[in-house]
Amino acid sequence: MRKPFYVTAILSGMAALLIASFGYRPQQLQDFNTEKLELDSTILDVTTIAENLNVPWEMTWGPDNTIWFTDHDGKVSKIDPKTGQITELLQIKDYYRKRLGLMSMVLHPDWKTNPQVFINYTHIRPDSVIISKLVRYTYNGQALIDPVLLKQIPGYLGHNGSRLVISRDRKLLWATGDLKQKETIHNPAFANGKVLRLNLDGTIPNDNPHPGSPAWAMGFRVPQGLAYTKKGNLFIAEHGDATDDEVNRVVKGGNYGWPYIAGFSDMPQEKNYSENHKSIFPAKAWTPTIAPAGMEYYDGNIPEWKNALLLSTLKDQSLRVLKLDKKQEKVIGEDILFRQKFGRLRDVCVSPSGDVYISTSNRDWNPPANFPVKTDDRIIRISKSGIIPKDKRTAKTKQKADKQSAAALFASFCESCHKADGQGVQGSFPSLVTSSKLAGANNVLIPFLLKGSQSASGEGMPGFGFLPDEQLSEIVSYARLKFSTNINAISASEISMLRVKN
Ligand SMILES: [Ca+2]
Ligand SMILES: [Ca+2]
Repeated sequence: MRKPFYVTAILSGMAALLIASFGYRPQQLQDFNTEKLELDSTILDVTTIAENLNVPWEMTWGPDNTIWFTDHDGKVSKIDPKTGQITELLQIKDYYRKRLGLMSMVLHPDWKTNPQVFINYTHIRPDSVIISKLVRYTYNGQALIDPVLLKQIPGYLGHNGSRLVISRDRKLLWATGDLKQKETIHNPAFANGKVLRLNLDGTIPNDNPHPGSPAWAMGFRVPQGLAYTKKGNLFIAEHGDATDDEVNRVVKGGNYGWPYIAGFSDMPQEKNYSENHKSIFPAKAWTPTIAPAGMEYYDGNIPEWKNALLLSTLKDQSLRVLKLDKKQEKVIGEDILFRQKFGRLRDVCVSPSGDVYISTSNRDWNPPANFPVKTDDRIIRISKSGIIPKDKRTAKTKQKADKQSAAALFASFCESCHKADGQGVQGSFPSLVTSSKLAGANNVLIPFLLKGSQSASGEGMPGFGFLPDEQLSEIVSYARLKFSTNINAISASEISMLRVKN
């Protein structure tokens, strides 16, 4: 039934007053910029609903039909997806952001009785030690108040992870990064490189696999995606090093291999490890890497995406649709969307009606070429708006993941750090233009490339020995020609010789 005019008028008047007193600047629906996208049988509307944000790290559907989201600088807000109106709920003051001022968040599923929010963020102590905090806040109808520190674990400049979810049996699952400390990943006394499982008050459940430890599963590198399927299977998405980003199904007590195994057990030292240690291999792995971030299970009204994991990627700048089998245990297909259209994508959120929201991450520490754009960062809605008539349907050409030219190899393996212009990122990734190594002797450069290096301060470089000689030859020759004062090519046979010697 339509409301009488005066009720509408009073309500809009009240809304205007509210807006005036709190300074909100609501975006009207008609201001939103919408594009159409066709899948095989479905027409989608792709609409930017928020602009000028600062790396929205976590988005989660709220009990009031708004999207609750965190940003890089310690803020928690909610956005009404119908109007674009944003309401700030909390500014955390003691967050620490060097590269990633990370902000994972999950809402209590029993909201009516427990209007609580769990937030994970990094903090730096006065003695310069970085820690990762798990803090619970309570919502009073307007803001998040009464912080309670549930747990704190060691943190680092990067490699912190993280993502939080709450299970059906009301446990908090927390994916943590390896902190670049490989020795402790498989030790249940340490919190790094794991999925931790806690009671919602921060205590350790009695039925965890290692008594007295929050460790639930181990052997992860940098997980930023964690999601339950409808059947209650838990999936995790993590960043590999030079190879093998992974999506895994997480089970109690599982060993997921890192740092002994990257992806599948296919190298001699990996086989040696997996023969002696019960190991779980990925549901899906990617080389070249794509840098997977937030992930959600989808079972909404877009038929092409039903029973799939939706995965946002940073380096590859895409949304991946990972189709699952009936049991929701295996990944049986993959579609790639929006490649390089919106830049880096940090998180995915699914509404109860089946709309999908993605957030960009172009104002973080590692923006790709051509980003950020003026309106970054953004939250973008993807919703079903129509059906293509049966006689007009065509199988859409999928975006191909694999490219082979020297430029494409460089883009796949080198560009996310050294950048398309070879200039790198100051303080993190060295410039190839001024690199004495790239310009220097082959018998120094090639062993370095094959084995990589560890760096105490910077990122170090992973070894690229897994690439065949021909591809290494193409990449190095290309990088020299493009960026270096030494433009001499290096042949595959020379690389093969240096491989044997080193
Ligand atoms: Ca693994
Ligand atoms: Ca492997």
